[in-house]
Amino acid sequence: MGYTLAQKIIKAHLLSGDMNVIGSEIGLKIDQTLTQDATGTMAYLEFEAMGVPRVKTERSVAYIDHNTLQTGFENADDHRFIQSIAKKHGIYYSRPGNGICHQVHLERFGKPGKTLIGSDSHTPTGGGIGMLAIGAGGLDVAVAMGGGAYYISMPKMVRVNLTGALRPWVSAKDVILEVLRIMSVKGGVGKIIEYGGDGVKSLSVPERATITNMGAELGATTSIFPSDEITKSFLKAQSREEDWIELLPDNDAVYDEVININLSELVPMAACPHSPDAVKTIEEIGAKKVDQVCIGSCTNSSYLDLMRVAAILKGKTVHPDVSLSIAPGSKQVFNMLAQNGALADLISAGARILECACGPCIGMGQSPNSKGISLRTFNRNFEGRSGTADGQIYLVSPETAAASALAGVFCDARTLGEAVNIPLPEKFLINDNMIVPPAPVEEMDNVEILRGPNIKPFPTTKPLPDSISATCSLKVGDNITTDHIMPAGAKILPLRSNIPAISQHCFTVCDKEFPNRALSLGSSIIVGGVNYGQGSSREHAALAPLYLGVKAVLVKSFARIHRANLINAGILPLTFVNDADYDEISLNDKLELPDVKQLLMENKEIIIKNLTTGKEIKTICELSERTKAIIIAGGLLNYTRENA
Ligand code: MIC
Ligand code: SF4
Repeated sequence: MGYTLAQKIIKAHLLSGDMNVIGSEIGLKIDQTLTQDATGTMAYLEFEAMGVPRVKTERSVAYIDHNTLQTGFENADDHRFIQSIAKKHGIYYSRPGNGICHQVHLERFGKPGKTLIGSDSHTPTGGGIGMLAIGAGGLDVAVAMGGGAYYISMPKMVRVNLTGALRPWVSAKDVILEVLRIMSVKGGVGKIIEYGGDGVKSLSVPERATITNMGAELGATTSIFPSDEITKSFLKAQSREEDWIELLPDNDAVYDEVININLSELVPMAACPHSPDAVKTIEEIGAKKVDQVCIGSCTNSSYLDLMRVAAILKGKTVHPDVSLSIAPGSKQVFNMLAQNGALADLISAGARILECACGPCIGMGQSPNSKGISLRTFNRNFEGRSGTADGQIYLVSPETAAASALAGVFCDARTLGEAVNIPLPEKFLINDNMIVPPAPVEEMDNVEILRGPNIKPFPTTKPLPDSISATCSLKVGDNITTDHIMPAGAKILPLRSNIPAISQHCFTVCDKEFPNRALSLGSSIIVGGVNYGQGSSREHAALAPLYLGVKAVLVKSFARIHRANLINAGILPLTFVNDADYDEISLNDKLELPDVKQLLMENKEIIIKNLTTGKEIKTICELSERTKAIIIAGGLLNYTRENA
């Protein structure tokens, strides 16, 4: 029996476990890591705490791209801290202004066949170039930088068979929106999505990267495209041809699930508020009025994307009722647009040009007006994420975004007439002057770490007690995102290095009283529904509850990265044996978990006694021997120290 693409990379990097047993824990050797600044300070504090002098990976890169709006000293201090840490410990540093981590990594560092983990959920962007690229919590990235394995549950393999070719004005974004429509935001949990079939040949690397990037919204472990001649020409254009290897699945590879998509049948689509899987065609939505259009983010800010936008806007003016902002994905893209004149076309049309960074995608500016309808080429449209609580965010392709910015209403770009054909450049503009290499080994001891006053230590954790007494401090429903648990945006993001301060915002989107209630209860449990913790990799969604005294989270099902972050923080991830028992716990109920440690060690069901109602609730905590030991030690940092 042959191997799938992902299985080939897994096999070549397997350090522990049995890759033939789906769902069992496997340990992988990690070749490359990336961090961004919003998760980076914590990741580097954790790396420091592990006491490893220099990273042991082939390449580790620290990007500054999220917290670039400097309305106080905090973000700039964090940038300096990360720069000094990077210099000392052997990490390349991508300066603010150089671009969004995933876009820059694809251009300058990604290599087919290698493993990459990143402290950002959209790390699977690297799958567009044939890497096994996975989003992880900061602590897992810190461990990998220190040479430790990265652990995942062996995923199922899904093959998405692409046939045909996209018709004019239909875009890579429409492909992933179609996959989201078919699979939903939880359809990818425990799976790797592999793209194959003849249709793959018609997609360039940046287009493939749009598709793998937004595979994060499926909840998938990662997504991957083969490394073929198209990959080779991209790497050649980046002057990195030597990084290319061919990587294809075996002809007799076996997949657990197959999805067929005929690219020629796709039409322009949008994900409607407030979920990336609420997909409709632009035609179905109709000529609805548009207030704002934002083009950019790690999903759709490549040279090809922005050249198409520039071609649509050239010689026209943005509709008077629409605010259009554009953020190129990298300095390379920005510079090329500047040199070939396309930037002038964007500016002339009335676009508000932003720096190459995440910006509006994470609520760092450009929040829409009240109830404003905003069309964005981004990947997430969770409620409130834009910074406007009642903002109505639609996720669309760059083509749909540009056409709608001109029309002032949703516009199917197919009405624009003859398609624009933008070929991949033969040579991208290469200038890595904003990537700072680390200090040579002999100088690293002289590098001083620059720590600002906003950087507070990692919260301390305690080993798991024999029994837990706690109160239900919050009860929430299905599909809770990490943006609910730990909101972002321009006001809260600067507190990422200060857990006590950021904790005051934990879950306030759902319940303003939660932080104070949890703190005053001292020991509490959160109850939730299915797909709890979907979305980002931010470990703050575990560290803030930890700081507030949350001992366990009891839900119907978890999203992958968030569950791993809870375990790393020493918080018990429990699931209901019977989902109907969700109704047996209410806010403020007094709960008891007698002999929890013993039951956990024996892999037995954990019974929660609801002292308020007298009911008993059966739960399970499925853990490997390793994750069990982490929970018992009170988190991954304690565990790593104990096992060092
Ligand atoms: C996101 O898109 O939600 C983020 C902001 O990039 C996060 C990381 C973070 O919260 O810092 C992610 O995707 O992991
Ligand atoms: Fe940045 Fe948005 Fe991409 Fe997250 S999804 S990395 S915030 S651009």
